[in-house]
Amino acid sequence: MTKTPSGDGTDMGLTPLQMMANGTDDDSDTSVVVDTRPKTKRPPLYKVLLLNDDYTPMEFVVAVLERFFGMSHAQAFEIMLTVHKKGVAVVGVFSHEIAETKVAQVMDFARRHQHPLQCTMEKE
Ligand code: TYC
Repeated sequence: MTKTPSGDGTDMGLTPLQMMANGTDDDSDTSVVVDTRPKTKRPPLYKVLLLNDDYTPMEFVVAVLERFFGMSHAQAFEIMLTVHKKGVAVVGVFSHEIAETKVAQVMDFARRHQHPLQCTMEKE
Protein backbone atom coordinates (compact mmCIF):
# COMPACT_ATOMS: atom_id res chain seq x y z
CA MET A 1 0.00 0.00 0.00
CA THR A 2 1.26 3.49 -0.91
CA LYS A 3 0.94 6.21 1.66
CA THR A 4 0.23 9.83 0.80
CA PRO A 5 0.70 12.68 3.25
CA SER A 6 -2.52 12.96 5.24
CA GLY A 7 -1.78 16.28 6.89
CA ASP A 8 -2.55 15.06 10.35
CA GLY A 9 1.00 14.02 11.17
CA THR A 10 0.11 10.35 11.53
CA ASP A 11 1.81 9.29 8.32
CA MET A 12 5.40 9.80 9.47
CA GLY A 13 4.98 10.67 13.11
CA LEU A 14 6.01 14.30 12.53
CA THR A 15 4.84 17.42 14.33
CA PRO A 16 3.04 20.07 12.24
CA LEU A 17 6.18 22.23 12.42
CA GLN A 18 8.32 19.36 11.10
CA MET A 19 5.80 18.77 8.31
CA MET A 20 5.88 22.45 7.33
CA ALA A 21 9.64 22.30 7.28
CA ASN A 22 9.88 19.20 5.10
CA GLY A 23 6.95 20.15 2.84
CA THR A 24 4.68 17.24 3.66
CA ASP A 25 1.94 19.41 5.17
CA ASP A 26 -0.91 20.03 2.75
CA ASP A 27 -2.12 23.31 4.23
CA SER A 28 0.14 25.40 2.03
CA ASP A 29 -0.65 23.84 -1.36
CA THR A 30 -2.54 25.62 -4.16
CA SER A 31 -4.97 22.83 -5.02
CA VAL A 32 -7.82 24.16 -2.88
CA VAL A 33 -9.67 27.32 -3.94
CA VAL A 34 -10.62 29.34 -0.89
CA ASP A 35 -13.63 31.64 -1.11
CA THR A 36 -12.75 35.11 0.06
CA ARG A 37 -15.75 37.16 -1.16
CA PRO A 38 -19.17 35.96 -0.06
CA LYS A 39 -21.53 35.44 -3.01
CA THR A 40 -24.28 38.09 -2.73
CA LYS A 41 -26.04 38.08 -6.11
CA ARG A 42 -28.72 40.77 -6.15
CA PRO A 43 -32.17 39.63 -7.27
CA PRO A 44 -33.16 40.63 -10.82
CA LEU A 45 -35.32 43.72 -11.34
CA TYR A 46 -38.39 44.00 -13.57
CA LYS A 47 -39.70 46.94 -15.57
CA VAL A 48 -43.45 47.51 -15.43
CA LEU A 49 -44.73 48.77 -18.79
CA LEU A 50 -47.95 50.55 -19.65
CA LEU A 51 -49.24 50.14 -23.22
CA ASN A 52 -51.23 52.57 -25.31
CA ASP A 53 -54.65 51.78 -26.76
CA ASP A 54 -57.30 53.84 -28.55
CA TYR A 55 -60.09 53.58 -25.97
CA THR A 56 -58.89 54.00 -22.38
CA PRO A 57 -59.56 57.61 -21.33
CA MET A 58 -56.49 59.71 -20.60
CA GLU A 59 -57.87 60.68 -17.16
CA PHE A 60 -58.20 57.00 -16.25
CA VAL A 61 -54.53 56.33 -17.09
CA VAL A 62 -53.49 59.35 -15.04
CA ALA A 63 -55.55 58.03 -12.11
CA VAL A 64 -53.87 54.60 -12.46
CA LEU A 65 -50.39 56.12 -12.33
CA GLU A 66 -51.28 58.21 -9.27
CA ARG A 67 -52.99 55.34 -7.45
CA PHE A 68 -50.64 52.41 -8.11
CA PHE A 69 -47.31 54.09 -8.82
CA GLY A 70 -47.39 56.98 -6.36
CA MET A 71 -46.93 59.64 -9.01
CA SER A 72 -47.98 63.27 -8.64
CA HIS A 73 -50.70 64.46 -11.02
CA ALA A 74 -48.14 66.34 -13.16
CA GLN A 75 -45.80 63.31 -13.29
CA ALA A 76 -48.69 60.97 -14.11
CA PHE A 77 -49.97 63.26 -16.88
CA GLU A 78 -46.46 63.42 -18.40
CA ILE A 79 -46.01 59.62 -18.42
CA MET A 80 -49.56 59.11 -19.77
CA LEU A 81 -48.73 61.45 -22.68
CA THR A 82 -45.49 59.54 -23.35
CA VAL A 83 -47.44 56.26 -23.59
CA HIS A 84 -50.09 57.97 -25.76
CA LYS A 85 -47.45 59.28 -28.21
CA LYS A 86 -44.84 56.50 -28.16
CA GLY A 87 -47.02 53.46 -27.54
CA VAL A 88 -45.33 52.28 -24.35
CA ALA A 89 -43.42 53.56 -21.31
CA VAL A 90 -41.72 52.14 -18.24
CA VAL A 91 -43.74 53.25 -15.22
CA GLY A 92 -41.55 51.64 -12.56
CA VAL A 93 -38.82 49.09 -11.76
CA PHE A 94 -39.41 46.55 -9.00
CA SER A 95 -38.58 43.12 -7.61
CA HIS A 96 -40.41 40.26 -9.36
CA GLU A 97 -43.05 40.00 -6.65
CA ILE A 98 -43.80 43.73 -6.48
CA ALA A 99 -43.88 44.06 -10.29
CA GLU A 100 -46.30 41.12 -10.50
CA THR A 101 -48.55 42.74 -7.90
CA LYS A 102 -48.56 46.13 -9.70
CA VAL A 103 -49.43 44.48 -13.04
CA ALA A 104 -52.26 42.49 -11.42
CA GLN A 105 -53.62 45.60 -9.64
CA VAL A 106 -53.64 47.69 -12.84
CA MET A 107 -55.14 44.91 -14.97
CA ASP A 108 -57.86 44.26 -12.39
CA PHE A 109 -58.65 47.98 -12.00
CA ALA A 110 -58.89 48.41 -15.80
CA ARG A 111 -61.07 45.29 -16.16
CA ARG A 112 -63.45 46.47 -13.41
CA HIS A 113 -63.87 49.78 -15.27
CA GLN A 114 -64.20 48.01 -18.62
CA HIS A 115 -61.16 49.67 -20.19
CA PRO A 116 -58.77 47.71 -22.42
CA LEU A 117 -55.65 49.18 -20.75
CA GLN A 118 -52.72 46.72 -20.78
CA CYS A 119 -49.88 46.54 -18.25
CA THR A 120 -46.99 44.08 -18.50
CA MET A 121 -43.58 43.38 -16.96
CA GLU A 122 -40.21 42.36 -18.34
CA LYS A 123 -36.82 41.54 -16.85
CA GLU A 124 -34.58 44.62 -16.86
N1 TYC B 1 -54.60 56.69 -26.31
C1 TYC B 1 -55.58 56.92 -25.27
C2 TYC B 1 -56.58 57.98 -25.74
O1 TYC B 1 -56.32 58.70 -26.71
C3 TYC B 1 -54.95 57.37 -23.97
C4 TYC B 1 -54.06 56.35 -23.36
C5 TYC B 1 -52.84 56.73 -22.83
C6 TYC B 1 -54.44 55.02 -23.26
C7 TYC B 1 -51.99 55.81 -22.21
C8 TYC B 1 -53.61 54.07 -22.67
O2 TYC B 1 -51.59 53.56 -21.53
C9 TYC B 1 -52.40 54.47 -22.14
N2 TYC B 1 -57.71 58.07 -25.07
